[in-house]
Amino acid sequence: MDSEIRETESRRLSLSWLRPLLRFKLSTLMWLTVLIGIGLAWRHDRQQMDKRLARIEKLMFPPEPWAIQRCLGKPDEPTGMGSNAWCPASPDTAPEWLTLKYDKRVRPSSILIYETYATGAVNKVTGFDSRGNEVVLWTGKDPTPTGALGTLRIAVKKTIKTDRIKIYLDCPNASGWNCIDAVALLDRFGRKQWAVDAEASSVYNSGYSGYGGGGGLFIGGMSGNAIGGSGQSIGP
Ligand SMILES: [Ca+2]
Repeated sequence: MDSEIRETESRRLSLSWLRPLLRFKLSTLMWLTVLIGIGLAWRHDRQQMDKRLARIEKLMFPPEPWAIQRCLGKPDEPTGMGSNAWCPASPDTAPEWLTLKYDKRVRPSSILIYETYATGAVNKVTGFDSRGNEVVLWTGKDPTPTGALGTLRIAVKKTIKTDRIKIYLDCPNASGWNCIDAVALLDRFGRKQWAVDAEASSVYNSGYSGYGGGGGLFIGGMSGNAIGGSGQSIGP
């Protein structure tokens, strides 16, 4: 009997060192959970605050008509003839391009390009992978009927993950001012994102006319080739 008690006591003593360790681990886990919770709440509040500030800033300091900022967010140019769209520096002088940045990196299923003023100029759309490689997602003739308003839907077949796309416009072969109101990036589940930042080859009435590749006009912090996908017009 005595030997059993001694053995139990000995076992208890041999495991006693684990108790503070377990207490330490549990308390550490609890504090880590609290800290992560505070971090996530702070991040959420910060994002909400940034959105509110952006809305206030937009109301107080609206961008110039046809500025690059006009192609960010959801479409807001219902007539196709107004200035709530990005417009290049000239109607038919040279090819133009527009690069758009999104919050989330996704595998795109399709891209919606809301064209205004003079439709039908898009001839290529590319995406940039995580290493900055430019991959052709679609190339061809823009099927959007000629007019002041139309939406080009690009079905993306190429599998890449991207948060930045580039739209090429063959302006000399699409008469008139080829403007873009907004561009949606849809993921594999059909979830839609709107551009949060953009860069363009030139801007109407701004003095910028950096045609072709190379440096364009920035509004934010933005600084391989396989042809695929299909483009179709889905109407105004
Ligand atoms: Ca717009």
